[in-house]
Amino acid sequence: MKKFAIIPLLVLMGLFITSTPISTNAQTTTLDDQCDNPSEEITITANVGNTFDKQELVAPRGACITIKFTNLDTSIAHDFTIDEIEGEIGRVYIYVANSTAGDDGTGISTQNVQLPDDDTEFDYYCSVTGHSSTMFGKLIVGEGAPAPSTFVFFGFLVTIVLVNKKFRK
Ligand SMILES: [Cu+2]
Repeated sequence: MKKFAIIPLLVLMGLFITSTPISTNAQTTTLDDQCDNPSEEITITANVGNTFDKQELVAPRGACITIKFTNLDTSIAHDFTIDEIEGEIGRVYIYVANSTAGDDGTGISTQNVQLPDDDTEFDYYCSVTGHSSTMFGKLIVGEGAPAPSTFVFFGFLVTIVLVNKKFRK
């Protein structure tokens, strides 16, 4: 009797496992434009084989730009995603398309983006599960984020030495 009860349970478990989506996306549609009258257009293309055509994009500070995303891979969905702006980690800032329509016109998606007034950098990636290991890059705004200063590190070391000395007295 117990043996027979196990079989439907296994079938149910199997159904649950196979119905669990393999890839999930935070977004499914391109986000709204953040500004009008863009001063320039940045193009980025997803190629077959889970790669972007560029790993670095450069844009001026404070500009309204258009991100134009094309997916040339007609068998796999891809997108262009940036998750953070000025410390607000976890918020989707830019999300363009998730389309497999190619470059026939309908496979091209755009979003107007308002860039910050400061020199900074953003990491972009494809948010389709498993793609970010090969589909990623940097959007550099202005001069980009300043490199971590060795003076800051040196200052930190000196502080530790001084504090240490004080407590030893
Ligand atoms: Cu992708």
